[in-house]
Amino acid sequence: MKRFDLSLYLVLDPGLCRVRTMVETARLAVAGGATMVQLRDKEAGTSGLVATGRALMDVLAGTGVKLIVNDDVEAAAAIDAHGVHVGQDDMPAIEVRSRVGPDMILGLSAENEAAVRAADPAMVDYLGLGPVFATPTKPDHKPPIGFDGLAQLARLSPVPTVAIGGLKAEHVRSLFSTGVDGMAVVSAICSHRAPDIAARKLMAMIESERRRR
Ligand code: TZP
Ligand code: MG
Repeated sequence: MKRFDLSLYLVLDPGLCRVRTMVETARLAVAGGATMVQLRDKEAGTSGLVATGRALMDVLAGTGVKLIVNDDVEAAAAIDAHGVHVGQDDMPAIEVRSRVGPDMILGLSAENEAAVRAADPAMVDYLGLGPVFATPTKPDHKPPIGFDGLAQLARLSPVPTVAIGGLKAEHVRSLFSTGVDGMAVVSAICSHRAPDIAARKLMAMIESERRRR
């Protein structure tokens, strides 16, 4: 049984980690309670991803927090990361699974009902659902699905789900009422002056929302 916690999923973007490095951002966010980290760097190339990914694995050692690498299966394997995340336009999940073996966590982005229904729980460990809102962080994002769309997709999903896209602290309550298992953020943590404080606040809200239910 793979163990991972989607509750507060930090997606690292080098364009938004300007004040400090991605590695330092992750260290602070995990100190504040982030439960999962994704390395998402479209410019780095495999060798750049491997260098950053290895430093991230060092920072996460002993924390129980999993490192997921976006898109690059080869880099994920070289880093010995805990998982890999792909989109609908990337390598198909079945092929990713055959390359990484049974033990790596495999996340897949799904933006609509057809994509959620097509997800095979024998291949995919979690779905990233969104974008919930429009966001400048990913200029080429698909149309926003809102909380209603999110609730519908979460209900249909055969695997745990994490929501993404324009999510901030003020959305925690509505977000967790949709039935998702976690909240993924880029700017809410990467662009915050203090990633540890940002993560701590988000995590406290998530936990309090869970206690209320
Ligand atoms: N996929 C869908 S929206 C998005 C990704 C990677 C970016 C989310 O960034 P932010 O800053 O949390 O809105
Ligand atoms: Mg991708």
